[in-house]
Amino acid sequence: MNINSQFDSGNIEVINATDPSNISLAIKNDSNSEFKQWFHFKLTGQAGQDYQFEIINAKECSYVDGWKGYQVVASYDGEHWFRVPTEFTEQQTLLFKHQLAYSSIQFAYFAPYSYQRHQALVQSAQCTDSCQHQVIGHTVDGRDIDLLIIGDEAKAKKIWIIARQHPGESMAEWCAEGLLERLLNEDDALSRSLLNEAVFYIVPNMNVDGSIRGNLRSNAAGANLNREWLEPSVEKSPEVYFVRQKMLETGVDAFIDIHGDEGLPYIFVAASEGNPSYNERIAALENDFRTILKAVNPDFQTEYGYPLDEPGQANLTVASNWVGETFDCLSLTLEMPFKDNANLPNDETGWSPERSYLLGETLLNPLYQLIEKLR
Ligand code: GEM
Ligand code: ZN
Repeated sequence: MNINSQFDSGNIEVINATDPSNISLAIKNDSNSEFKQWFHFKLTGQAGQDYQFEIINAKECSYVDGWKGYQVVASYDGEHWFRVPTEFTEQQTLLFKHQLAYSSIQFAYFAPYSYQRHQALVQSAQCTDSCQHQVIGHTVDGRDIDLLIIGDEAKAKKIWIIARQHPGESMAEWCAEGLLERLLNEDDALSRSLLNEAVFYIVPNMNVDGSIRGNLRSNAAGANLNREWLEPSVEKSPEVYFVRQKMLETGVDAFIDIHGDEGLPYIFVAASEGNPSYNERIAALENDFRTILKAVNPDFQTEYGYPLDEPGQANLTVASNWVGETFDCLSLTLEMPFKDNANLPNDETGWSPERSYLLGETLLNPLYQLIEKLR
């Protein structure tokens, strides 16, 4: 039996793997950080053999409630990911079992989105007439910060979309892929009409170092990028520093920051109600966005979400708050579940790359319907 995680987004520590029915594992901390919850590893064993895994430090992870009702994802081919029976035990360990159908299988917290797929997405996007690829800076580990500009920069409305500030929230890049590919689809009337009025600035992965390192929330320097937007630094949070600098150059008329949430089994947005400059115009745009998205995508709901910020109490180190306050624009954090949409569960896959992708496509609907009202 062999367990390995020395690959893109790998994270596991093998405590004891002598007995297939009692394999003890532990999740490693993010780089230079106390955060941990993301895991991804590969088992190579015997087809037909039953295996039982126990993540013994689940109770020390960043979002322990995230394990309640959570099911581990698995894949034999790296393409199709399914859920396996998982128990969060009384001892607060994570226990999951599986009988191997083939010799090797991958297990992860959510379906990984590889750096190779990220690079392929960027390269294929920039091969279209409407898309320009810019490298606007470099990460802590020296990787490119990839910006895709879709449309004519002379267009009136500037729409910014960023994803995966938190690298373990890989559903965010699946979602960004769906939005981007629909936007680039020259047969899609809504996309073509939208690009008559707006230019899109898309960063499909804000944290490529953390993605490759198998981090949940941190970049290579241990920074939580979604707490760096008030005073980012080139040394500690270059990913935010350079994207924010580009935003200040282009201006922003609408912003969506795409994330995943460990605890809530729902798809929702967090808005800017706590911003000092929050006003009725922004409040109306937020409500219209929610209403339109709910109508085009029943996976989205407005009953469950984060507690509202008190007036004037927003944390301006958070991307959507800082952008909303700085540009007086519609500015949202979109959240998808690591678990499933409790309103519309899929027992085989839970929340999945495919559902994230489709949600991304439908984000264009409210942006299209609101384009005249954004400013
Ligand atoms: C959350 S977003 C923080 C709360 N935002 C608002 N507007 N209430 C974070 O960074 O903690 C996003 C996430 O981690 O998924
Ligand atoms: Zn997040």
